[in-house]
Amino acid sequence: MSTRRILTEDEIHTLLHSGSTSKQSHSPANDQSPPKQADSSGTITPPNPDQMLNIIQTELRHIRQMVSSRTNLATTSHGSPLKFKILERLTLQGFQPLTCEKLLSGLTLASDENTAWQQIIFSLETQLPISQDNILDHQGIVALVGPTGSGKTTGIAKLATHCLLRHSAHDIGLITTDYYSVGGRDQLCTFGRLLDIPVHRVNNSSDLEETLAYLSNKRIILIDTPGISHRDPELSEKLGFILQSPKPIKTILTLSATTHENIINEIVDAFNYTHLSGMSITKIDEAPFIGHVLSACIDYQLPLYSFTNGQHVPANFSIATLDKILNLALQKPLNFENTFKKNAESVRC
Ligand SMILES: Nc1nc2c(ncn2[C@@H]2O[C@H](COP(=O)(O)OP(=O)(O)OP(=O)(O)O)[C@@H](O)[C@H]2O)c(=O)[nH]1
Ligand SMILES: [Mg+2]
Repeated sequence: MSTRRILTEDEIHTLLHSGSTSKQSHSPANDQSPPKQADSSGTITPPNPDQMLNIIQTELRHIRQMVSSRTNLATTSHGSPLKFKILERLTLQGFQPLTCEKLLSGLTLASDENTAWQQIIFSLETQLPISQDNILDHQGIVALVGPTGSGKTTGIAKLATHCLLRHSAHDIGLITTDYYSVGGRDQLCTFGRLLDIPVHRVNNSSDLEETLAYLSNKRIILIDTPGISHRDPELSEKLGFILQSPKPIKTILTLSATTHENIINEIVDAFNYTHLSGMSITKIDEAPFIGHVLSACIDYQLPLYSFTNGQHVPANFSIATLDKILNLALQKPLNFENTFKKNAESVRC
């Protein structure tokens, strides 16, 4: 479990003038060199044009963030102890420099910290996009995409169970496209059996087209996708069926709140290949803060659909509302221990 201590004023000065947090050690997560893939003979193949574009976009974003935090944020906060305090609180909640800058820019003259903090909450309320489309009432096709182990299959099971509380089993279609892991398919099929909803296994674009035609009388069709590393050179190939589908598919990025802040933008850039409609945050119960994932929602203007805070199906699932998510975002470090203990006691699947 990682925890964050409160930064001192000097450290905040350093942060403002270095343009980043102190996590700049060279690690695989920070390594921005183009991904390479070795074939069975061990030969390294260079990245394809799609990947190169992703890498360039990510680099540009990082440069933008760096320049931004070195100039604008420093200028905005310079000489104002109150702004330092606010920046300190936002940083403690995981909010990223670019987002802090946006939020601080909404700060007008305030005499005390409480008034200033209320202004920041107001800025968050206006800048954080929350989906107006309740996914449980959505009519159409929804796919959860995201990195390996981010909670897609469990998320589909949670969604299906909550849909079942509003509609009948006949209204819901379930599809698994996870043809890479045997366990992944079986996992959804088990949930399907429990819910009495057949799970259709799809291997390629033409399978998907046929299955979607077969399920055309369903109100909502939920598609589970394979877990793919955001650095997988074949990501676009593996998720290509989404863009090739004859019917529109709403893709929601399933992102764990435990994801390292340095790679979130890279993940969003990679999965944006599927034209993301929004985001669902998972594993909030395991993370010390969620400001870093909310920063991505703000920076990419990706509406938040839902969040999960435990393994229990269907209990640990919520449709995102501003109140709920801000409460979690701003209270997280205080409530983390209790939430974790409570979830550890609940039934696991
Ligand atoms: N603590 C916690 N665990 C979760 C949450 N959501 C899912 N998990 C667990 O995370 C693990 C992975 O979840 P899956 O739903 O299999 O993730 P996935 O994205 O489908 O994984 P792949 O298909 O392998 O990419 C499982 O043990 C889940 O029970 C959550 O909100 N909190
Ligand atoms: Mg899965």
